[in-house]
Amino acid sequence: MTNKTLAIIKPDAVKRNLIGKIISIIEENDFVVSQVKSYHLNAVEAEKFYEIHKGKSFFEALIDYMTSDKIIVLLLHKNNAVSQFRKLIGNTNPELADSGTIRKLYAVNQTQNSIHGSDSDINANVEINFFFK
Ligand code: IDP
Ligand code: MG
Repeated sequence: MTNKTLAIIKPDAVKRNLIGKIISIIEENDFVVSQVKSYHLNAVEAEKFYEIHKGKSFFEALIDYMTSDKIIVLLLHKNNAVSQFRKLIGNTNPELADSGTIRKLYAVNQTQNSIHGSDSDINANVEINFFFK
């Protein structure tokens, strides 16, 4: 088990001035932020990042959305970071997310769901290398 994960504050949250509120929740839940950057994904990069979803019905909408504005990328540390952070962000669909989760608080819908978190230690390493070299 590694103790790091990658988080992305997605365009809908950046557009609505929620960067500070979301980082506050992350820090209040004892994640340590070691790197942070603002980044504007292009389509080629977004398609690579989400290549596992290529061919799904929502893929094009997802790429359009993720390239629509800047994102904030965060490298986070905590014991059992991947699963602890997935718990904090909540279900992909905000209607199904537990109360108090970031998606329940802020997501607009199932695509524009405000925050990304790596789903496994292997993917956390891939995603961290994608953004932080
Ligand atoms: P996750 O972000 O909770 O890990 P994934 O299944 O990996 O969810 O999907 C990646 C992203 O694609 C989601 O966060 C969301 O932005 C979008 N997405 C996933 N499933 C759907 C869907 O059924 N409809 C619309 N957008 C979706
Ligand atoms: Mg995922």
